[in-house]
Amino acid sequence: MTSQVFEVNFDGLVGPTHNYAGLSRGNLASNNNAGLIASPKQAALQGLEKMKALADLGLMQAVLPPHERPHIPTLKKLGIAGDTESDIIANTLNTAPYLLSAVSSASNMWVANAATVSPFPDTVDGKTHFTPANLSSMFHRSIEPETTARILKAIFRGDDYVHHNPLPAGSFFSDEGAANHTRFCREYAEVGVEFFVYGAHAFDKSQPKPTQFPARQTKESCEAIVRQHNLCPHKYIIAQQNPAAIDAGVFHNDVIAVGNRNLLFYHEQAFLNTDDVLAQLNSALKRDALPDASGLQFIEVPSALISIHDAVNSYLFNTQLITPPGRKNHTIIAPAECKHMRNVADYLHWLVEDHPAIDEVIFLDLKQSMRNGGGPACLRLRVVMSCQQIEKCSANVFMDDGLYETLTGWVEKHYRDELAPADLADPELVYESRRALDELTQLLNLGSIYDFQLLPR
Ligand code: SUG
Repeated sequence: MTSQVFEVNFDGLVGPTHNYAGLSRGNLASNNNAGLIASPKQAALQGLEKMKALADLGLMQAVLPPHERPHIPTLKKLGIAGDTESDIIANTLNTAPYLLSAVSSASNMWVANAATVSPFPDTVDGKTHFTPANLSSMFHRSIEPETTARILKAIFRGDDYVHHNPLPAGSFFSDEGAANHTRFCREYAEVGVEFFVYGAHAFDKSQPKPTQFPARQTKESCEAIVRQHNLCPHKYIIAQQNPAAIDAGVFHNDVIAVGNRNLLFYHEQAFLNTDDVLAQLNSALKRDALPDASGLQFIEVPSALISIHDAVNSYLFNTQLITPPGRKNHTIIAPAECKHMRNVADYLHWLVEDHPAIDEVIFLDLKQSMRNGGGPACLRLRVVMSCQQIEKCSANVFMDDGLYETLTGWVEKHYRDELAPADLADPELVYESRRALDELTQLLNLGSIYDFQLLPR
């Protein structure tokens, strides 16, 4: 008997230092909202509500813990000393104040950037492979991979999983994980086609590339992941993002395209050489399949209806496409911002009414995350797991009413209602955050994953 196989959405829980620091060049929301007062409590509760909503639809939903912030080990590595954490924060303020927001960012909530995951049906050895993203393009994110690796190892234990090191740091192998990676398949348990999208070539500088904003994923990093995950031959495609889209604020492919099972929903200007990309995807999906198997379905959104500018502002493509149990078609999980832009709302309405692949749109309020450029799809990392793998997992991370109650109570107890940029200088934040995270590792049964739990003080 084959065991049931699910695609589990692991959502990043927003950390206690969520704030608006304008750290990500090329991410328009991050830049436009810099300096606003954030609400870490609201942000975390909005994220938990999203997880609960998907679990209530009957989907397998899980949670990934936030990282420790402010990250004192990074400050120490950069030569900032002090007898206590308070001294280190004070010395940072005196000698390198620009570091404070970078080491305090709760950006690890956007777990679509945590890692690239190739699930067991797609790999030659039949194991699920993880490569934590090095996030080399942005300093505040480049400090994430070490903790990400520990968290993934704490949850995905045993012989079913292979954990690779992040690719070498630096611009040549800059890698932003699943935000630039999609998997197509007919059933989650069947071999899929893995679709990697990069922003620029690292070695061949004569190739097209964006001119205003950084390309955060290189072709060479995609190739390295394909090699180390040992993907089934002919079952992956590597394509280039349209450089003009990056320059218009599309800093990851998941801001302009999203896929699920055999459906790709994308903007007309998402890719370079679109026809070729679609043909390659289709033939890869059909290869080795039964002769009567259907290929990919495409929903292309024309610029005449929705410009790239509107796509970036609404996050229409940072939606999640899901298939709730018992349904054949897709439901779209969209940020409420899509409801507030007339052409986008009309388009979604048309999809539900007239497109056979789309049944329903559910709008969620994720404003706290959205203001930093993080929509529904940014907040989740997809991992295909069998029933046995879920049962064997010792971490208490799978969302149900009980865990939802526990985690909302934990947020209410530990999180601030407001956090302004100036509050990052408050040394109490370090201690508050550690107390919260220490308790969280117990609630989630994760063991020690944070530097403050592992390293000598
Ligand atoms: O890396 N924003 C994140 C948003 C990541 C969105 N992820 C996906 N598209 N998958 C980033 O640019 C802003 C932090 C600040 O400015 O305070 C930030 O890091």
